[in-house]
Amino acid sequence: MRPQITYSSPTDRRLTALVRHLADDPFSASLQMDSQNTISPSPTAAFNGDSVFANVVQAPEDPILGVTVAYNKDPSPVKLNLGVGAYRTEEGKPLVLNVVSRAEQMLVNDQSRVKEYLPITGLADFNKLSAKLIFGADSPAIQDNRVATVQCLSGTGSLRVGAEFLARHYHQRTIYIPLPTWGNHPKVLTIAGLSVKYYRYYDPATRGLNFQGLLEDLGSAPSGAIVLLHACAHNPTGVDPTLEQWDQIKQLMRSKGLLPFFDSAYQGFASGSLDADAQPVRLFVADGGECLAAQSYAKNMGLYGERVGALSFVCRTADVASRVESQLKLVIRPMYSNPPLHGASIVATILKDRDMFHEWTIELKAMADRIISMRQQLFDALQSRGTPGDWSHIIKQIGMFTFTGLNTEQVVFMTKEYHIYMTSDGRISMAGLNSKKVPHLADAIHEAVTRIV
Ligand code: PLA
Repeated sequence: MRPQITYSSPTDRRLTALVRHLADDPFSASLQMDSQNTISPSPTAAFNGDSVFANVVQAPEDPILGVTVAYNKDPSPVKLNLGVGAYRTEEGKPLVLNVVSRAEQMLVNDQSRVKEYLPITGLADFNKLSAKLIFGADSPAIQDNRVATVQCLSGTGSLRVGAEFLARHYHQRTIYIPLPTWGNHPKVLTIAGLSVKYYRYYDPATRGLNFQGLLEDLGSAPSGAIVLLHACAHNPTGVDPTLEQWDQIKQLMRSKGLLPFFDSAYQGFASGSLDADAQPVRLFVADGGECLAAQSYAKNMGLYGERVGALSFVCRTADVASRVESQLKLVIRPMYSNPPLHGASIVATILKDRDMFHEWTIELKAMADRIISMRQQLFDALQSRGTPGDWSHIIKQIGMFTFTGLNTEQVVFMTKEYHIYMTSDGRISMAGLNSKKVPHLADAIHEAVTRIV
Protein backbone atom coordinates (compact mmCIF):
# COMPACT_ATOMS: atom_id res chain seq x y z
CA MET A 1 0.00 0.00 0.00
CA ARG A 2 1.29 3.40 -0.96
CA PRO A 3 1.05 5.99 1.84
CA GLN A 4 -1.26 8.91 1.06
CA ILE A 5 0.00 12.26 2.23
CA THR A 6 -2.33 15.22 2.51
CA TYR A 7 -0.32 18.39 2.11
CA SER A 8 -1.41 21.64 3.62
CA SER A 9 1.74 23.72 4.14
CA PRO A 10 2.57 26.51 1.65
CA THR A 11 5.40 24.42 0.21
CA ASP A 12 3.08 21.53 -0.42
CA ARG A 13 0.46 23.78 -1.95
CA ARG A 14 3.19 24.98 -4.26
CA LEU A 15 3.99 21.43 -5.22
CA THR A 16 0.34 20.78 -5.92
CA ALA A 17 0.23 23.85 -8.14
CA LEU A 18 3.30 22.63 -9.99
CA VAL A 19 1.85 19.21 -10.53
CA ARG A 20 -1.27 20.78 -11.95
CA HIS A 21 0.79 23.00 -14.21
CA LEU A 22 2.88 20.16 -15.48
CA ALA A 23 -0.11 17.91 -16.07
CA ASP A 24 0.80 17.49 -19.74
CA ASP A 25 4.51 17.36 -19.14
CA PRO A 26 6.45 14.10 -19.04
CA PHE A 27 8.07 15.35 -15.81
CA SER A 28 4.73 14.96 -14.10
CA ALA A 29 4.82 11.21 -14.65
CA SER A 30 6.84 10.97 -11.45
CA LEU A 31 4.27 12.87 -9.38
CA GLN A 32 0.63 11.87 -9.10
CA MET A 33 -2.36 13.74 -7.83
CA ASP A 34 -5.46 11.97 -6.57
CA SER A 35 -9.06 13.15 -6.56
CA GLN A 36 -8.67 15.00 -3.25
CA ASN A 37 -5.89 17.12 -4.73
CA THR A 38 -3.28 15.40 -2.66
CA ILE A 39 0.06 14.30 -3.97
CA SER A 40 1.01 10.70 -3.66
CA PRO A 41 4.65 9.89 -4.00
CA SER A 42 5.44 7.99 -7.17
CA PRO A 43 5.91 4.24 -6.67
CA THR A 44 9.68 4.69 -6.50
CA ALA A 45 9.52 3.96 -2.77
CA ALA A 46 8.61 0.32 -3.43
CA PHE A 47 11.65 -1.95 -3.48
CA ASN A 48 11.47 -4.29 -6.44
CA GLY A 49 14.73 -6.10 -5.85
CA ASP A 50 16.66 -3.95 -8.25
CA SER A 51 16.91 -0.39 -6.96
CA VAL A 52 14.59 1.63 -4.78
CA PHE A 53 14.77 4.15 -7.62
CA ALA A 54 14.04 1.60 -10.36
CA ASN A 55 10.74 3.27 -11.22
CA VAL A 56 12.13 6.75 -11.75
CA VAL A 57 11.18 7.72 -15.26
CA GLN A 58 13.73 9.24 -17.62
CA ALA A 59 13.14 12.99 -17.77
CA PRO A 60 13.56 14.87 -21.04
CA GLU A 61 16.43 17.32 -21.45
CA ASP A 62 15.71 21.00 -20.85
CA PRO A 63 14.42 22.62 -24.08
CA ILE A 64 17.24 25.20 -24.05
CA LEU A 65 20.16 23.74 -22.08
CA GLY A 66 19.48 20.32 -23.64
CA VAL A 67 20.44 21.79 -27.02
CA THR A 68 24.01 22.18 -25.72
CA VAL A 69 23.95 18.58 -24.47
CA ALA A 70 23.05 17.39 -27.99
CA TYR A 71 25.61 19.73 -29.56
CA ASN A 72 28.40 18.40 -27.31
CA LYS A 73 27.66 14.85 -28.47
CA ASP A 74 27.94 15.73 -32.17
CA PRO A 75 31.43 14.91 -33.55
CA SER A 76 30.97 16.99 -36.72
CA PRO A 77 33.70 19.64 -37.27
CA VAL A 78 31.19 22.05 -38.81
CA LYS A 79 28.74 21.97 -35.92
CA LEU A 80 27.36 25.27 -34.62
CA ASN A 81 25.53 25.91 -31.34
CA LEU A 82 22.94 28.68 -31.65
CA GLY A 83 20.82 27.31 -28.81
CA VAL A 84 21.64 28.82 -25.44
CA GLY A 85 22.14 32.58 -25.28
CA ALA A 86 25.86 32.59 -24.62
CA TYR A 87 28.18 35.13 -26.24
CA ARG A 88 30.96 33.88 -28.48
CA THR A 89 33.79 35.83 -30.12
CA GLU A 90 34.41 36.06 -33.86
CA GLU A 91 36.60 32.99 -33.32
CA GLY A 92 33.63 31.16 -31.83
CA LYS A 93 35.14 31.13 -28.34
CA PRO A 94 33.55 32.05 -24.99
CA LEU A 95 34.63 35.50 -23.83
CA VAL A 96 35.96 36.54 -20.44
CA LEU A 97 35.82 40.34 -20.45
CA ASN A 98 39.17 42.05 -19.87
CA VAL A 99 37.70 44.13 -17.12
CA VAL A 100 36.48 40.96 -15.39
CA SER A 101 39.95 39.40 -15.54
CA ARG A 102 41.38 42.63 -14.16
CA ALA A 103 38.88 42.68 -11.28
CA GLU A 104 39.61 39.02 -10.52
CA GLN A 105 43.33 39.71 -10.42
CA MET A 106 42.78 42.56 -8.00
CA LEU A 107 40.70 40.31 -5.78
CA VAL A 108 43.32 37.57 -5.81
CA ASN A 109 46.06 40.06 -4.97
CA ASP A 110 44.12 41.49 -2.05
CA GLN A 111 45.61 39.66 0.95
CA SER A 112 42.94 40.96 3.29
CA ARG A 113 40.18 38.99 1.58
CA VAL A 114 38.65 36.06 3.44
CA LYS A 115 36.08 33.42 2.56
CA GLU A 116 33.54 34.09 5.30
CA TYR A 117 29.82 33.66 4.64
CA LEU A 118 28.08 36.66 3.16
CA PRO A 119 24.97 37.92 4.95
CA ILE A 120 21.72 36.26 3.81
CA THR A 121 21.04 39.29 1.60
CA GLY A 122 24.49 39.15 -0.01
CA LEU A 123 27.26 41.70 -0.51
CA ALA A 124 26.00 45.12 0.59
CA ASP A 125 28.07 47.12 -1.94
CA PHE A 126 26.95 44.86 -4.74
CA ASN A 127 23.30 45.39 -3.82
CA LYS A 128 23.57 49.18 -3.70
CA LEU A 129 25.48 49.35 -6.98
CA SER A 130 23.10 46.95 -8.72
CA ALA A 131 20.10 49.07 -7.75
CA LYS A 132 21.88 52.15 -9.10
CA LEU A 133 22.69 50.36 -12.33
CA ILE A 134 19.11 49.54 -13.12
CA PHE A 135 17.18 52.42 -11.54
CA GLY A 136 19.77 55.12 -12.29
CA ALA A 137 22.33 56.79 -10.03
CA ASP A 138 19.95 59.68 -9.35
CA SER A 139 16.87 57.57 -8.77
CA PRO A 140 14.59 59.20 -6.17
CA ALA A 141 13.53 55.73 -4.98
CA ILE A 142 17.14 54.96 -4.03
CA GLN A 143 17.65 58.37 -2.44
CA ASP A 144 14.52 57.83 -0.33
CA ASN A 145 15.76 54.35 0.76
CA ARG A 146 12.62 52.84 -0.74
CA VAL A 147 14.49 50.06 -2.53
CA ALA A 148 15.22 46.70 -0.93
CA THR A 149 17.86 44.78 -2.90
CA VAL A 150 19.15 41.27 -2.24
CA GLN A 151 21.89 39.39 -4.06
CA CYS A 152 20.55 36.20 -5.63
CA LEU A 153 21.69 33.35 -7.86
CA SER A 154 21.72 35.16 -11.17
CA GLY A 155 18.51 36.07 -12.99
CA THR A 156 16.80 32.75 -12.37
CA GLY A 157 17.42 32.82 -8.63
CA SER A 158 16.24 36.43 -8.43
CA LEU A 159 13.00 35.53 -10.19
CA ARG A 160 12.51 32.54 -7.93
CA VAL A 161 13.07 34.47 -4.69
CA GLY A 162 10.84 37.34 -5.87
CA ALA A 163 8.07 34.95 -6.89
CA GLU A 164 8.23 33.04 -3.64
CA PHE A 165 8.02 36.27 -1.65
CA LEU A 166 4.96 37.29 -3.67
CA ALA A 167 3.31 33.90 -3.14
CA ARG A 168 3.74 34.34 0.62
CA HIS A 169 3.03 38.02 1.10
CA TYR A 170 1.13 39.49 -1.83
CA HIS A 171 -2.64 39.37 -2.06
CA GLN A 172 -2.75 38.24 -5.73
CA ARG A 173 -1.16 34.97 -6.79
CA THR A 174 -1.78 35.34 -10.51
CA ILE A 175 1.13 36.39 -12.67
CA TYR A 176 0.70 37.28 -16.34
CA ILE A 177 3.64 36.42 -18.56
CA PRO A 178 4.13 37.20 -22.26
CA LEU A 179 3.26 34.69 -24.97
CA PRO A 180 5.81 33.48 -25.84
CA THR A 181 8.42 33.96 -23.13
CA TRP A 182 11.64 32.39 -21.83
CA GLY A 183 10.78 28.72 -21.39
CA ASN A 184 11.87 28.62 -17.76
CA HIS A 185 9.54 31.43 -16.65
CA PRO A 186 6.39 29.33 -16.16
CA LYS A 187 8.35 26.66 -14.31
CA VAL A 188 10.16 29.02 -11.93
CA LEU A 189 7.04 31.01 -11.17
CA THR A 190 4.75 28.04 -10.71
CA ILE A 191 7.04 26.12 -8.42
CA ALA A 192 7.37 29.29 -6.32
CA GLY A 193 3.60 29.18 -5.76
CA LEU A 194 2.24 31.63 -8.34
CA SER A 195 -0.42 30.83 -10.86
CA VAL A 196 0.64 31.63 -14.42
CA LYS A 197 -1.51 33.18 -17.12
CA TYR A 198 -0.39 34.53 -20.48
CA TYR A 199 -0.87 37.87 -22.18
CA ARG A 200 -0.59 38.23 -25.94
CA TYR A 201 2.77 39.67 -26.95
CA TYR A 202 4.03 38.50 -30.32
CA ASP A 203 2.20 38.52 -33.62
CA PRO A 204 3.61 35.83 -35.95
CA ALA A 205 1.93 37.48 -38.94
CA THR A 206 3.86 40.75 -38.56
CA ARG A 207 6.75 39.24 -36.59
CA GLY A 208 6.26 42.23 -34.34
CA LEU A 209 4.50 43.22 -31.14
CA ASN A 210 0.81 42.43 -30.76
CA PHE A 211 0.29 45.67 -28.91
CA GLN A 212 -3.48 45.63 -29.17
CA GLY A 213 -3.64 42.08 -27.81
CA LEU A 214 -1.27 42.98 -24.99
CA LEU A 215 -3.40 45.97 -23.95
CA GLU A 216 -6.61 43.92 -24.14
CA ASP A 217 -5.21 41.06 -22.06
CA LEU A 218 -3.68 43.28 -19.39
CA GLY A 219 -6.84 45.38 -19.49
CA SER A 220 -8.93 42.35 -18.56
CA ALA A 221 -6.52 41.03 -15.91
CA PRO A 222 -7.90 41.12 -12.36
CA SER A 223 -6.88 44.20 -10.44
CA GLY A 224 -3.66 43.70 -8.49
CA ALA A 225 -2.40 40.84 -10.69
CA ILE A 226 1.36 40.60 -11.16
CA VAL A 227 2.74 41.16 -14.67
CA LEU A 228 6.11 39.86 -15.78
CA LEU A 229 7.79 42.25 -18.22
CA HIS A 230 11.05 41.70 -20.09
CA ALA A 231 12.93 44.93 -19.38
CA CYS A 232 14.60 44.84 -22.81
CA ALA A 233 15.65 42.42 -25.56
CA HIS A 234 12.62 40.17 -25.16
CA ASN A 235 13.50 36.47 -25.20
CA PRO A 236 12.76 34.66 -27.50
CA THR A 237 11.18 37.17 -29.90
CA GLY A 238 13.69 40.05 -29.95
CA VAL A 239 10.66 42.35 -30.10
CA ASP A 240 10.40 45.20 -27.57
CA PRO A 241 7.71 47.86 -27.15
CA THR A 242 8.73 51.41 -28.11
CA LEU A 243 9.10 53.92 -25.26
CA GLU A 244 5.70 55.40 -26.18
CA GLN A 245 4.16 51.93 -25.98
CA TRP A 246 5.88 51.35 -22.63
CA ASP A 247 4.30 54.53 -21.38
CA GLN A 248 0.86 53.30 -22.43
CA ILE A 249 1.50 49.94 -20.79
CA LYS A 250 2.52 51.73 -17.62
CA GLN A 251 -0.60 53.89 -17.59
CA LEU A 252 -2.84 50.89 -18.06
CA MET A 253 -1.05 48.87 -15.40
CA ARG A 254 -1.07 51.68 -12.87
CA SER A 255 -4.77 52.40 -13.51
CA LYS A 256 -5.58 48.76 -12.69
CA GLY A 257 -3.08 48.40 -9.86
CA LEU A 258 -1.18 45.65 -11.72
CA LEU A 259 2.20 44.93 -10.11
CA PRO A 260 5.18 45.06 -12.54
CA PHE A 261 7.85 42.39 -12.13
CA PHE A 262 10.72 43.20 -14.50
CA ASP A 263 13.07 40.52 -15.71
CA SER A 264 16.25 42.33 -16.72
CA ALA A 265 18.56 39.67 -18.10
CA TYR A 266 20.04 41.70 -20.96
CA GLN A 267 20.70 45.28 -19.78
CA GLY A 268 23.18 46.73 -22.26
CA PHE A 269 22.76 43.94 -24.77
CA ALA A 270 19.83 45.47 -26.64
CA SER A 271 21.21 48.87 -27.60
CA GLY A 272 24.75 48.66 -26.25
CA SER A 273 23.82 51.31 -23.66
CA LEU A 274 23.09 50.37 -20.05
CA ASP A 275 21.02 53.49 -19.48
CA ALA A 276 18.96 53.22 -22.67
CA ASP A 277 18.11 49.59 -21.93
CA ALA A 278 16.95 50.47 -18.42
CA GLN A 279 14.53 53.17 -19.62
CA PRO A 280 11.37 51.04 -19.40
CA VAL A 281 12.13 50.14 -15.77
CA ARG A 282 12.98 53.73 -14.90
CA LEU A 283 9.73 54.90 -16.49
CA PHE A 284 7.78 52.76 -14.01
CA VAL A 285 9.87 53.86 -11.03
CA ALA A 286 9.59 57.55 -11.95
CA ASP A 287 5.90 57.72 -11.09
CA GLY A 288 6.56 56.76 -7.47
CA GLY A 289 4.78 53.42 -7.84
CA GLU A 290 6.01 50.01 -6.75
CA CYS A 291 7.66 47.27 -8.77
CA LEU A 292 10.11 44.37 -8.66
CA ALA A 293 13.21 43.87 -10.79
CA ALA A 294 15.33 40.74 -11.26
CA GLN A 295 18.79 41.50 -12.66
CA SER A 296 21.33 39.13 -14.15
CA TYR A 297 25.03 39.72 -14.81
CA ALA A 298 25.30 36.50 -16.81
CA LYS A 299 25.19 38.11 -20.22
CA ASN A 300 26.21 41.75 -19.81
CA MET A 301 29.31 40.92 -17.74
CA GLY A 302 29.78 37.42 -19.16
CA LEU A 303 29.51 35.94 -15.66
CA TYR A 304 27.20 33.06 -16.69
CA GLY A 305 28.59 30.36 -14.42
CA GLU A 306 29.31 32.66 -11.49
CA ARG A 307 25.56 33.03 -10.92
CA VAL A 308 25.42 36.70 -10.01
CA GLY A 309 22.15 38.58 -9.87
CA ALA A 310 20.04 40.89 -7.77
CA LEU A 311 16.40 41.21 -6.84
CA SER A 312 15.02 44.63 -5.98
CA PHE A 313 11.69 45.71 -4.56
CA VAL A 314 10.85 49.35 -5.11
CA CYS A 315 8.41 50.23 -2.35
CA ARG A 316 6.32 53.26 -1.44
CA THR A 317 8.23 53.98 1.76
CA ALA A 318 11.56 53.17 3.40
CA ASP A 319 9.73 51.48 6.22
CA VAL A 320 7.97 49.04 3.89
CA ALA A 321 11.25 48.37 2.05
CA SER A 322 12.95 47.45 5.28
CA ARG A 323 10.17 45.04 6.27
CA VAL A 324 10.22 43.50 2.80
CA GLU A 325 13.95 42.92 3.16
CA SER A 326 13.45 41.22 6.52
CA GLN A 327 10.99 38.79 4.93
CA LEU A 328 13.23 38.19 1.91
CA LYS A 329 15.76 36.79 4.35
CA LEU A 330 13.20 34.25 5.48
CA VAL A 331 12.67 33.19 1.88
CA ILE A 332 16.39 32.90 1.13
CA ARG A 333 17.73 31.26 4.31
CA PRO A 334 15.97 27.89 3.91
CA MET A 335 16.59 27.87 0.14
CA TYR A 336 20.38 28.31 -0.08
CA SER A 337 21.28 30.11 3.14
CA ASN A 338 23.31 32.90 1.58
CA PRO A 339 24.70 33.68 -1.88
CA PRO A 340 28.23 33.06 -3.23
CA LEU A 341 30.97 35.63 -2.75
CA HIS A 342 33.16 35.54 -5.83
CA GLY A 343 30.94 36.79 -8.66
CA ALA A 344 29.37 39.54 -6.59
CA SER A 345 32.85 40.75 -5.61
CA ILE A 346 33.83 40.98 -9.27
CA VAL A 347 30.71 42.98 -10.10
CA ALA A 348 31.11 45.32 -7.12
CA THR A 349 34.79 45.92 -7.97
CA ILE A 350 33.86 46.95 -11.50
CA LEU A 351 30.77 49.01 -10.65
CA LYS A 352 32.42 51.08 -7.95
CA ASP A 353 35.51 52.07 -9.92
CA ARG A 354 34.96 54.80 -12.48
CA ASP A 355 37.65 53.55 -14.91
CA MET A 356 36.66 49.94 -14.68
CA PHE A 357 33.02 50.82 -15.15
CA HIS A 358 33.94 52.76 -18.26
CA GLU A 359 36.02 49.87 -19.59
CA TRP A 360 33.06 47.57 -19.02
CA THR A 361 30.68 49.80 -21.01
CA ILE A 362 33.12 49.72 -23.94
CA GLU A 363 33.42 45.94 -23.87
CA LEU A 364 29.66 45.58 -23.52
CA LYS A 365 29.04 47.87 -26.48
CA ALA A 366 31.50 45.83 -28.54
CA MET A 367 29.51 42.65 -27.77
CA ALA A 368 26.21 44.34 -28.63
CA ASP A 369 27.69 45.76 -31.86
CA ARG A 370 29.06 42.38 -32.92
CA ILE A 371 25.61 40.86 -32.50
CA ILE A 372 24.07 43.66 -34.56
CA SER A 373 26.64 43.10 -37.30
CA MET A 374 25.80 39.36 -37.29
CA ARG A 375 22.17 40.29 -37.94
CA GLN A 376 23.17 42.35 -40.96
CA GLN A 377 25.51 39.67 -42.30
CA LEU A 378 22.91 36.92 -42.00
CA PHE A 379 20.25 39.09 -43.58
CA ASP A 380 22.58 39.97 -46.49
CA ALA A 381 23.54 36.33 -46.98
CA LEU A 382 19.88 35.29 -47.26
CA GLN A 383 19.15 38.18 -49.64
CA SER A 384 22.05 37.20 -51.87
CA ARG A 385 20.78 33.60 -51.99
CA GLY A 386 17.29 34.79 -52.88
CA THR A 387 15.92 32.78 -49.97
CA PRO A 388 12.11 32.80 -50.17
CA GLY A 389 10.34 35.01 -47.62
CA ASP A 390 10.85 38.34 -45.93
CA TRP A 391 13.84 38.20 -43.57
CA SER A 392 13.88 41.83 -42.50
CA HIS A 393 12.92 40.81 -38.96
CA ILE A 394 16.50 39.54 -38.56
CA ILE A 395 17.74 43.13 -38.63
CA LYS A 396 14.71 44.61 -36.87
CA GLN A 397 14.73 42.36 -33.82
CA ILE A 398 16.69 43.35 -30.74
CA GLY A 399 19.17 41.67 -28.42
CA MET A 400 20.69 38.25 -28.35
CA PHE A 401 18.09 36.28 -30.29
CA THR A 402 16.39 36.15 -33.63
CA PHE A 403 13.00 34.51 -33.68
CA THR A 404 13.40 33.25 -37.22
CA GLY A 405 9.93 31.87 -37.89
CA LEU A 406 11.48 28.52 -38.87
CA ASN A 407 9.22 25.66 -37.81
CA THR A 408 10.22 22.61 -35.79
CA GLU A 409 10.57 20.44 -38.88
CA GLN A 410 12.91 22.94 -40.51
CA VAL A 411 14.93 23.16 -37.28
CA VAL A 412 15.25 19.37 -37.16
CA PHE A 413 16.37 19.37 -40.79
CA MET A 414 19.04 22.00 -40.13
CA THR A 415 20.37 20.07 -37.17
CA LYS A 416 20.41 16.77 -39.01
CA GLU A 417 21.85 17.96 -42.32
CA TYR A 418 23.93 20.98 -41.28
CA HIS A 419 24.76 20.28 -37.60
CA ILE A 420 23.27 23.61 -36.63
CA TYR A 421 21.76 23.50 -33.14
CA MET A 422 18.93 25.80 -32.03
CA THR A 423 15.77 25.62 -29.94
CA SER A 424 12.83 23.92 -31.62
CA ASP A 425 10.78 27.16 -31.66
CA GLY A 426 13.16 28.52 -34.33
CA ARG A 427 15.05 30.87 -32.00
CA ILE A 428 18.69 31.39 -32.86
CA SER A 429 21.28 33.00 -30.63
CA MET A 430 22.93 35.65 -32.79
CA ALA A 431 25.62 35.92 -30.10
CA GLY A 432 26.75 32.39 -30.96
CA LEU A 433 27.28 33.22 -34.64
CA ASN A 434 30.44 34.53 -36.32
CA SER A 435 31.30 35.80 -39.80
CA LYS A 436 32.91 32.52 -40.90
CA LYS A 437 29.77 30.56 -40.04
CA VAL A 438 27.26 32.91 -41.65
CA PRO A 439 27.39 31.25 -45.12
CA HIS A 440 26.86 27.81 -43.55
CA LEU A 441 23.83 29.06 -41.58
CA ALA A 442 22.42 30.90 -44.59
CA ASP A 443 22.78 27.76 -46.77
CA ALA A 444 20.99 25.75 -44.09
CA ILE A 445 18.11 28.20 -43.74
CA HIS A 446 17.84 28.50 -47.51
CA GLU A 447 17.61 24.76 -48.02
CA ALA A 448 15.28 24.26 -45.04
CA VAL A 449 12.71 26.79 -46.23
CA THR A 450 12.96 25.70 -49.85
CA ARG A 451 12.47 22.03 -49.10
CA ILE A 452 10.11 22.11 -46.16
CA VAL A 453 7.23 24.52 -46.56
N1 PLA B 1 15.47 35.70 -17.87
C1 PLA B 1 15.56 35.60 -19.20
C2 PLA B 1 14.58 36.33 -20.05
C3 PLA B 1 16.56 34.82 -19.78
O1 PLA B 1 16.62 34.72 -21.10
C4 PLA B 1 17.46 34.12 -18.96
C5 PLA B 1 18.54 33.24 -19.53
C6 PLA B 1 17.33 34.28 -17.57
C7 PLA B 1 16.33 35.08 -17.07
C8 PLA B 1 18.22 33.61 -16.57
O2 PLA B 1 19.54 33.79 -16.72
P1 PLA B 1 20.57 33.53 -15.55
O3 PLA B 1 19.87 32.79 -14.47
O4 PLA B 1 21.66 32.77 -16.16
O5 PLA B 1 20.96 34.90 -15.11
N2 PLA B 1 18.28 32.65 -20.77
C9 PLA B 1 19.30 31.88 -21.51
C10 PLA B 1 19.88 30.74 -20.69
C11 PLA B 1 20.44 32.80 -21.91
C12 PLA B 1 18.91 29.80 -20.06
O6 PLA B 1 17.92 29.37 -20.68
O7 PLA B 1 19.17 29.47 -18.90
C13 PLA B 1 18.63 31.36 -22.78
O8 PLA B 1 19.32 30.77 -23.61
O9 PLA B 1 17.41 31.59 -22.98
